[in-house]
Amino acid sequence: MIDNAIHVFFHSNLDDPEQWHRALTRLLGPIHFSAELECCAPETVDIALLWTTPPQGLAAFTGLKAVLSLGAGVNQLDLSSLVRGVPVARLVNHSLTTTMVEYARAAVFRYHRAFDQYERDSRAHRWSFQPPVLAADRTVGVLGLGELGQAIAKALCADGFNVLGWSRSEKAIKGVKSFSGESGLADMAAQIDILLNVLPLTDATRGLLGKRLFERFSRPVQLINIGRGAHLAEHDLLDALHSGKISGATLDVTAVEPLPDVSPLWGHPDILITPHVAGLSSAESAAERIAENIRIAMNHGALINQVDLVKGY
Ligand code: NDP
Ligand code: OXD
Repeated sequence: MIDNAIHVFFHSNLDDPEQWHRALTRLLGPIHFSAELECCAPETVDIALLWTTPPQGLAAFTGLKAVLSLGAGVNQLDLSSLVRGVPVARLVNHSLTTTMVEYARAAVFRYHRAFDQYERDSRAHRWSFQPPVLAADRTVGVLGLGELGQAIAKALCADGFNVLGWSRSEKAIKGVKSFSGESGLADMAAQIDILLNVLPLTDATRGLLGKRLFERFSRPVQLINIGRGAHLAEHDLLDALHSGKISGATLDVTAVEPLPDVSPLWGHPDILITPHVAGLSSAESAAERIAENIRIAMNHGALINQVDLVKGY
């Protein structure tokens, strides 16, 4: 134990504690770093660095100065036992944003240039010409215009698509038509060819990708979900694929991850599953932002990307 050193408690089933310990030590100097609750006195922990909450909860961490999420979302954290007043921040960094934008563009272009159709045709030995459509004649709707949604909307705009976006508050983003509220969502839904979801998961957004929204589509839409699995009502998607309201879906996130072997989403000819890989950040790429927030928390400042716990994002 290093006297007076910052004490970081780490909990994640996805990230390597050793890599994080090394990266943070490089940036902050010697720190006390615990990845197992049994080997530390929780009341001495300053910072909880978490992908998910440890099974014991957070009540015993009485000296916490901040909870720092290892993800851009915080819905995977159970904060019900967190001592009142402790600030929570999510993680956004260059590597995460860049990879999210890459994934979004790849998924949109796959539909835009009919690669999904050619994949099916190739398997069936079918030579079938799909007349290309100009990007300007393809309308993409982006749900969520925050850090990631804005970067994605701007990139798709630069690619030449007609881009619409929906968020809680209206936005002024050059080239992107902004919508908000229930009626804004219905208006936007009636105009799109491709719908990309990058909302945070909150009580207000859970199940938003469902029958009610799909009914608003005026033509078959291709759906890309890189937000959270629980945004999507999976049965409604299967019904919409069956009825033709939706003509293809790319799902990076599912309600249960990994997606259970018995799920009807697997193997569906019009669904592409990727294993929650749209946005990637590593200890190497993200430690600098986390170290910055640790320094701020130790000085009781306002964290970067601090979460509004009432809004839930
Ligand atoms: P932000 O908090 O920066 O942005 C959230 C956006 O959603 C804002 O534009 C906000 O509106 C809008 N929003 C929130 N609630 C509502 C609502 N009820 N109605 C309409 N709009 C709403 O989040 P990020 O862009 O950084 O991240 C978004 C999500 O992406 C994360 O929460 C996470 O779930 C997901 N993600 C997925 C990854 C993956 O690998 N698949 C990787 C990283 C993130 P307003 O601007 O008005 O507040
Ligand atoms: C995140 C994620 O929230 O990986 O960062 O989904």
